[in-house]
Amino acid sequence: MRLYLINPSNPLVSIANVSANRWNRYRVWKPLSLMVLAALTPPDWEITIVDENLGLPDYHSIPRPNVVGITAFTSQANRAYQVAAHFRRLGVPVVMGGIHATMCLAEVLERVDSVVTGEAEAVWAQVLDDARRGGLKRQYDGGHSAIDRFVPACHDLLPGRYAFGAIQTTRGCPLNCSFCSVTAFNGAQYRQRPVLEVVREFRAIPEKRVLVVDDNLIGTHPKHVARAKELFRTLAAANLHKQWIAQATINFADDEELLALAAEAGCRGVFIGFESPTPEGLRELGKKFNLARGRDFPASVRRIQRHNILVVGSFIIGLDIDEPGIGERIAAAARQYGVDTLNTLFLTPLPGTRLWDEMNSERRIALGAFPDDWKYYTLTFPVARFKHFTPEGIVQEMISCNRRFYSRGGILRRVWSALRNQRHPLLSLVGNLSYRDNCRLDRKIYQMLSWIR
Ligand code: B12
Ligand code: SF4
Repeated sequence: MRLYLINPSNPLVSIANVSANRWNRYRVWKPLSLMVLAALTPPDWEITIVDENLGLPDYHSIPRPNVVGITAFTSQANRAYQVAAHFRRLGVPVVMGGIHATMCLAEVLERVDSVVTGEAEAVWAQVLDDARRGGLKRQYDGGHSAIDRFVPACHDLLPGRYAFGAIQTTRGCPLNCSFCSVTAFNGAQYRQRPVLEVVREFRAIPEKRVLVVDDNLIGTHPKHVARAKELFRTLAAANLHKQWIAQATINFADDEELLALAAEAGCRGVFIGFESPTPEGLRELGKKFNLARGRDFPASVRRIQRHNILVVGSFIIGLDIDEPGIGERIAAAARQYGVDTLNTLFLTPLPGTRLWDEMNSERRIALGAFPDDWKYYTLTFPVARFKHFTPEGIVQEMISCNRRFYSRGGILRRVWSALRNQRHPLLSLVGNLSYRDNCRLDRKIYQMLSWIR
């Protein structure tokens, strides 16, 4: 039995096609969902993982599969439907799962044979069994998997053209920020895989560099942080010589021992959501965690960097409280905080989030011709109606934010500071140039502004 697992591309996302641009190798990330599905697949299936980000295969000339499984974030949904339509025309049953299928079940059900909502661990073997017997159900619900159902991903099924491997050590987030899908999708309970299991999987990753995809690697509660410390200690003792980057909340900076252990275990960079330069903005987004009394962001960033860990700061532009000048203001805050790279994203109502419910009920979804318009839901396009900005206005704010932060002088200053402090200057240079290149590509696409209705 032949199974294709497909990660559809989105041509509007600058991470398409590794051979087109030398920086793209650092922008394509392994589709971990499909690597986990492969691990959950019984051994008598012959599995091929197709990541369209590495280049589009000629689906007409490859051997006909018995089943196709497609994953998709919302921004990949319409390409997913094109791929599904191709295989369905051939009479091959198509199963779709992942975040978009879960949040937009009715839409997806119209376009594929079967939908898996939630996490796959509890249902995937059953899906394949039903498909084998010709009895696929229209829908399966995997819900939130118990921790003992997690399996190590298959790390050897994709070609070696990725700069980073990938691993997941926890799922879920209790914080439920208004713009984020994680609590709605993975639940509020923070589930942590056993440390030894994670270290064993880390060892099996062929790449030297690894993306830890957890939404918050260290968690929010002292017992989560204690587990993170145990993980870092065990990783360091295992001496795997891996370098990894991860996402965490700002409390990462609050514990010197945690930082030292993370660095010792191979942590080279951390992605932190600062989201807004003002407390009003943080309140609007429900990012209460960043509002802790006495929080000093520049000092927190410096503490992390002192352990030779680079900080990527993420902000959201276009909040209801944002006014003209917000682009410059975000760039100034990012410089003041001292982050190594800045990632600014448009406020985007993603299906299933509180923000979606709010904006939808206020008729503020501007790009709403679905499924076609899903391709713009990359957070790098203004898809909503903003309170104080026209589409052109908010785009200008984004451009001035990035121009200010990624000016030649700005990049040189940051790379020089990384060099002086022996904080991975090469990684800092690659990160800055790669973000700058992304911004340039986005600007090209903004020129097609006529698509904003
Ligand atoms: C890693 C990651 C990335 C990587 C993606 C790497 C890759 N190729 O997959 C990168 C950095 C490239 C990325 C980019 C983006 N991301 Co992202 N990303 C994540 C993150 C943190 C983890 C995803 C992951 O690997 N999880 C581990 C795997 C094992 O879990 P999983 O994907 O959920 O898969 C399980 C189930 O969903 C299910 N399943 C999944 N697919 C399928 C398919 C079938 C057939 C079946 C049966 C089951 C199934 O089974 C799996 C096992 O249980 C999530 C947050 C999250 N917790 O999901 C955000 C997340 C998915 N990203 C998000 C967003 C918005 C984006 C971007 C649009 C914007 C951005 N700048 O972040 C871009 C889109 C790029 C594009 N291609 O269009 C949103 C998506 C919301 C939505 N409705 O689409 C999320 C949920 C974060 C959030 N804050 O809301 N992202
Ligand atoms: S943005 Fe981060 S902290 Fe907020 S709900 Fe999402 S994962 Fe949790």
